[in-house]
Amino acid sequence: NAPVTLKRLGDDATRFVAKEKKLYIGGAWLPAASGKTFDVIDPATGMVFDRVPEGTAADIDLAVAAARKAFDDGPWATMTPSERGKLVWRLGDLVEKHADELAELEALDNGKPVTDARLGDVAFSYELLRYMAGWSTKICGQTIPLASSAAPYHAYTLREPVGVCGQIVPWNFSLMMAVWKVAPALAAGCTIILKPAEQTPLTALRLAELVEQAGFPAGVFNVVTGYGETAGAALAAHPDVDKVAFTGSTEVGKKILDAAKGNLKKVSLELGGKSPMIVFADADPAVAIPAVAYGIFYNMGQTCTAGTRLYVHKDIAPVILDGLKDFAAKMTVGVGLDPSTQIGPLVSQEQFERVTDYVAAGLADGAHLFHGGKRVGEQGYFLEPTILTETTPDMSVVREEIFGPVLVVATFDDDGIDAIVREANNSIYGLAASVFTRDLSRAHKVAKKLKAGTIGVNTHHVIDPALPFGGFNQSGWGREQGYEAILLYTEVKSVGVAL
Ligand code: TXE
Repeated sequence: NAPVTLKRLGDDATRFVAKEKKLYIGGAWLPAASGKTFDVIDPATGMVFDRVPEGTAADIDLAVAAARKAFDDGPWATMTPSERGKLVWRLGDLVEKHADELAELEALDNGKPVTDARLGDVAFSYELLRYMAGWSTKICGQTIPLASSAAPYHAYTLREPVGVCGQIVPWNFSLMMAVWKVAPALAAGCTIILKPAEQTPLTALRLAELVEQAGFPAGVFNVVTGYGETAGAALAAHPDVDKVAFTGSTEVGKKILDAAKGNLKKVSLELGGKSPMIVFADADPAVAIPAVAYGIFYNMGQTCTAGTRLYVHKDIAPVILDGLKDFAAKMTVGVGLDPSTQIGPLVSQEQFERVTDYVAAGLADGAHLFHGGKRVGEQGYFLEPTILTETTPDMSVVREEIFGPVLVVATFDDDGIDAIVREANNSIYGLAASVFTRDLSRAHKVAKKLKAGTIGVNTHHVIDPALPFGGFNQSGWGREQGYEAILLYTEVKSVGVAL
């Protein structure tokens, strides 16, 4: 009784799903120490289609020991930057070679449209691996002229890998979130224990096979599948881990911080968001409508940068809202593995309930259901793209991260920028924001005033391997991508040579 979705997989993905899954520790494939496994569920049907090992603290101990050994003893530690970069580049090539298979696995496991997975998640992953491979040979310190004459030193800095890194990633872009963390860490010379989300463990395990095939030394990259409260918590607290990098909810981000306190390991966090999109009266509707729709509905709204709050000037609101309704109504809702699908299921029953509870709360608070809001089909976790209008700042749908295809809309009537920017900034988050206008000067002024890590002008999701990405406020600590990511995975050492 295999779910219908499995029949849509290509041969390679089918072969991978059929394989018995193991943890990848110290270059070996092992069952969980407990011998236990847990179910992997297809969100398009709600059916179990695979099982993976349930790693716990004992497996994390083993993986940390392997990563420690690989970091301290070599051959990884003694490789030249160029040898390291070559391996990272080779991993990028392998990800590209198996792109269709990885996209299918992601579409099956997460439910997302396979076309988005191929052109978004997977393509970004190999582009990022190649971008970071290039940094391997360019990480360097500085020679620094001393400020005082107290001691006549020749002084310089060394930039060294931070060490053993625990990396905990979510389910919304499973492979891509893993690669965001893995690529700079490898380029910098760190070793890794990756803990994928329990909802979507497959692509991390497939990535481990590609790491092995690329020829990385044993222990450099380890994967432990398991639950957050057990495997994840053990990794965040482990005294022999030098840095933990986390993407997920703000609530769990705070737990990671607490867990990291024991040995004061370095922490970087990429957390939730409630990103605003501001459409001024002079915006071009032909640009703003698809960008706003894509800003919220991409990946079913399960995107940390999702433009969930729309502020639209009252003079242009009717045009924009009608356009959005039309756009949403035409989006194809279906099984992620169908190449024509634009809206797949939400990732899990739990997420479906969380999102529909928010919609119900919004309506109870007085918002107007302008479009969508209904479940699609009888199996799986499909929800129509949804637009709530007439929202006010105090509503939970405006304040809290919904993480579903739900746009909340409010209008404004002031032509100045101060009041609307204040409203847009009125959030505990600050991950992304966007502004739509044809007035260049207003665009730059608003971009400067918005409190968010990434700003789009006449576009929403701005993302590239070379562009720093991260959050203001409670959206996180640190920046991934670009050279900033290399800084996250390195330590600076100052050396003074008495002359
Ligand atoms: O996230 P969790 P969940 C937000 C979004 C969503 C909500 C809940 O609002 O509705 O979070 O999703 C691991 N110690 N985001 O519950 O729990 C867990 O196993 C260590 C936004 O799925 O934060 C998984 O690998 N690790 C976000 C990862 O943390 C722990 C993406 C993320 O899961 C742990 C995902 C613990 N105590 C959800 N508890 C974004 N910023 O993109 C859990 N984990």
